[in-house]
Amino acid sequence: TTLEAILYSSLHPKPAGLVLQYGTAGFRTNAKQLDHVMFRMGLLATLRSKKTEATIGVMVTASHNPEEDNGVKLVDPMGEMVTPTWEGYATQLANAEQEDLLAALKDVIEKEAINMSQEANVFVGKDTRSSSASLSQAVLDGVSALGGHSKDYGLVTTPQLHYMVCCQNTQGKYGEATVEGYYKKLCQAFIHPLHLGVFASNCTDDQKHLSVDGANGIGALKVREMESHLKKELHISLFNDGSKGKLNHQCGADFVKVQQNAPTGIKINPGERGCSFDGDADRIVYYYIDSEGQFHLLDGDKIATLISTFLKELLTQAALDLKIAVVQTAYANGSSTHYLEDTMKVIVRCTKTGVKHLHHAAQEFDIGVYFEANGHGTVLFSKAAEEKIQQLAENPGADDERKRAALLLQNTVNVINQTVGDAISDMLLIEAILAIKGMTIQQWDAIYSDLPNRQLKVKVSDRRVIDTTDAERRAVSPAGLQEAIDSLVKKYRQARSFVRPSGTEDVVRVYAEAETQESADDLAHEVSLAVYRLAGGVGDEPKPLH
Ligand code: G16
Repeated sequence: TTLEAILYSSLHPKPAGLVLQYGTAGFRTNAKQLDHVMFRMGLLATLRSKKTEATIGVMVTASHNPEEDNGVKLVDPMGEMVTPTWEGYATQLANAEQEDLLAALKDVIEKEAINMSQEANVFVGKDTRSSSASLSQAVLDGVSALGGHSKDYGLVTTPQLHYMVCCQNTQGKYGEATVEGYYKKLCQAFIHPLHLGVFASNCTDDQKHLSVDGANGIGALKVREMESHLKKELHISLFNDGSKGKLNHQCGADFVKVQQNAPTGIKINPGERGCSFDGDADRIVYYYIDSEGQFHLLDGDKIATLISTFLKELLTQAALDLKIAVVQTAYANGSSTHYLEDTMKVIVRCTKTGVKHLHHAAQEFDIGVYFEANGHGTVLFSKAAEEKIQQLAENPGADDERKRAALLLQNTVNVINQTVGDAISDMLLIEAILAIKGMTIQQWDAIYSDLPNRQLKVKVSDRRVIDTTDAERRAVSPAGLQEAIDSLVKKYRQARSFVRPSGTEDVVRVYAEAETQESADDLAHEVSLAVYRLAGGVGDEPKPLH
């Protein structure tokens, strides 16, 4: 069958000389360059399935990138991102010239001692990009070339595909491996607190209303599909549903977070809650506009704070001794880290960008809440934590307060997609927390105040010249860059800045925060200039923001 695979692959030839890297979340580039990559990821997923004797997932999406791009994310048996050694194999396979593909495949088979007679199963999903249909077909071709079985879920969000893989490999213990099963599980867990009578009495119809920006992508379709399961307990007004606008264009979670502005195409009254998904619905950010027209963003850091506060209160009420931690990245607003450590007294960890890193760090605790500032995150419960919660919830002798808390913890376990960050699941958890606490978005926003910040991008000829350390907070190359950043940071109060090469776009990202917006903007611009000068900037020099 290996030989067959190679023959078949002449249908999906690699352009000679093209080199791509498995980045922050898989391969990502212009869709025209990806046909051979998809076919080969079908081959690789089949090998991974044989190796793990489990179902593997392949998601065709470029998430927050522009419509013209596409990409692929590989999903491991428990629904997590594929393990780093296999990311390496993915890069080797994707870059092998046509005549070397057989040798590259054999290399993986040998190194991993794969039994080629083992059965293989691969789940495939895709986003709404116009290129996704043929690219997911290339993945399916790759699977069948190596004799694997595949199931094509068609249009699904990335976290839905992760969920399906986990359900399949846990023999249904995590849920049913269907989109319907997913809606049922999540929505029941969302509505259950209502039956317990714990939605706050001030939870009026106004409070039940939420505006959702679907980024003109898959998330919009799936919110529509889910709506009937919500039994009118959440009234969603859907904007940017893909019927007119372009995917991620002037809308979606990434646009809102980076521009610190509302998406186009949304209508929300002053004080009302809105939220934005990204192109594959694995990120979410919230916001509102106050009576003076001022925009207020509640990003991943605010979400992590809301969720961890809620869980900590429940643990106290339940008198359960479980260790809770929040995992962030260098992008986390300094105020959020201070608040979590100093006021809430929870453990905070910082990892490199990429949910795979946060997920890993969160697994070390009984309850690990992880969120990137961009809104990508979830909550992980250890097996032991889930068992303790369940025992208490089912203990007839427990007093009412403890039991109620345990039941709410149980609902949280069920509403959250523990496999990966999930905009739909996060949205339901956030909405439930606000309803239970009778909290407005303004009250949530007031938990702490963000330091003003700015994110910029710089184009350089080769972004790999930038190397970082200390969870990306310091640059070790090119020479002189970190020293330049350090001296710029010293000019401003409460300032912090770092740079890192993006793993999803061909740019260097610059982050700066400071006491005032003007300082944050100036610092971000000055650091961009340092990157431009020391790391081989291309095009025009970055211009000041003011
Ligand atoms: C992906 C990753 C995220 C990461 C983001 C930006 O998001 O899954 O963990 O924060 O890219 O990464 P970078 O700064 O390296 O470009 P998504 O939603 O685009 O898949």
